[in-house]
Amino acid sequence: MLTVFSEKHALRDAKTELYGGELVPPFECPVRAEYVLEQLQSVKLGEVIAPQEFGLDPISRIHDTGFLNFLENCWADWQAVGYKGEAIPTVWPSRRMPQDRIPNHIEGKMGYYCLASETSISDGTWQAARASANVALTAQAAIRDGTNEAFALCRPPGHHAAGDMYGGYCFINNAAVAAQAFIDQGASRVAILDVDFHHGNGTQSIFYNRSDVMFLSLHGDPKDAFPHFLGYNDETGTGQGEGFNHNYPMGPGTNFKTWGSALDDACQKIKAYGPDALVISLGVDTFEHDPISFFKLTSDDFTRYGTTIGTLKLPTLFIMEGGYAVEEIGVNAVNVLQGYEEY
Ligand code: B3N
Ligand code: ZN
Repeated sequence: MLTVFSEKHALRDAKTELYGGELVPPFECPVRAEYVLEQLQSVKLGEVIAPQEFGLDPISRIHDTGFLNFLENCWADWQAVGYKGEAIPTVWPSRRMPQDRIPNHIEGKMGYYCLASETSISDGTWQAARASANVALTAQAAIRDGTNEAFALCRPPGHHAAGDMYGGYCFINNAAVAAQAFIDQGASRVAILDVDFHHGNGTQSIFYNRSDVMFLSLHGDPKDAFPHFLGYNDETGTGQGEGFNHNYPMGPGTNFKTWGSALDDACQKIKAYGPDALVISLGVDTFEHDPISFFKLTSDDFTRYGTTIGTLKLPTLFIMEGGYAVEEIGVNAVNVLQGYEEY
C-alpha cells in the first residue's frame, strides 16, 4: 500500500496539554508518527512518498478563511501580547452570549475558534497542520489517479476540527478536506467511516446537512468520553443530510465482539449507500492499552477489522487520527492496513 508521510509533522511539538488541572506533556506527540513509519517500513508495506503542496484552496472548501487566518497567526498574536506559555483559551461565547462576534484580542479569538482547551497552540503548529492536509490530499490524488488504496500518515490529526473550530489535538480536518476533494473531482458519493475511539464531531458537523458525504462513527459514548457534546445515536443528519449520519456510541469496556458488530452494521450501510470512495478516519486509540480510552481491542482485532473494511471493495483512503499507546501504535495501525490488503 502506498503511504504518504511528511517530516514536517515534527513541527507540531507542543510542550503542554491541559489535563486534570495540570499542564502535562501532550499525548499527541511526534514519536507517534515515527513509530508508525518505522513499522510500515519494517513490514515492507509499500512505497512511502512525500506530499505535494496543494495550497489553501482545497482546505478552504472545508474551513472558514477567518479560522485559517487565526490558525496561521495565533502563535505570533499570542506572543505579541506578552504571554509566556503556549496558547490556551480561557473564555468562550457560552450560553446566552452572542455566538457571532469575533473579538480583536487574541484571548477572545481563541475562545471563538476553539472547542476544547487541552490543545495548546505553539510555534510550528500551523506549518505541521498544513503539511498534514497536504499528506491527505496527496494520498487522495493517488486514488483519484487510479491507485485503489492509500495511507495518509497524517499528524496532527483532524477529525475534531470543524469548519471554524480546532481542538482535541486537531486543527485542519484532513478527512473532510480529502472527502471534499473527491466530490470536487466528480465523485457523486463519498463515505467517511471513523473508527477512532473518539467521535469525529468536526467531520460530522461539516457534512451534517449533506447527502453526498455519509458519515459513520464508532466511538466511546460521549456521556463518558471526549468530545462529550456530540456523537449520540439520535444525531442522524439534517435537511438534505437526514439519514446520512450514523453514530455508534459504545460504553466502557467495549471489546471486539460489540465493536465488530457495530462495524458490520456500518459496513452494510456503506454498501447500501454505494459510494465512489471510502475515507477511513483511522484512530487506533480503541486499543486495550491506550492511556486515554476505554475500549478493549487487541492488536489482532485491528487486523481482523482491516479485512472487514477490505470486503467493501472500494477505493479506500486511510487517514491517521488518534492512538497514544506509542509503543504499539505502529503495529496496530499497520495491522489494519495489512488486514485490509489480506482481503
Ligand atoms: O479525554 C481526555 C483524557 C481522558 C483520559 C486521560 N487519561 C486517563 C490519562 C487523559 C485525557 N482528554 C481530553 C482530550 C482528548 C482529545 C482526544 C483526541 C483524539 O484522540 N481524538 O480522536
Ligand atoms: Zn481519538
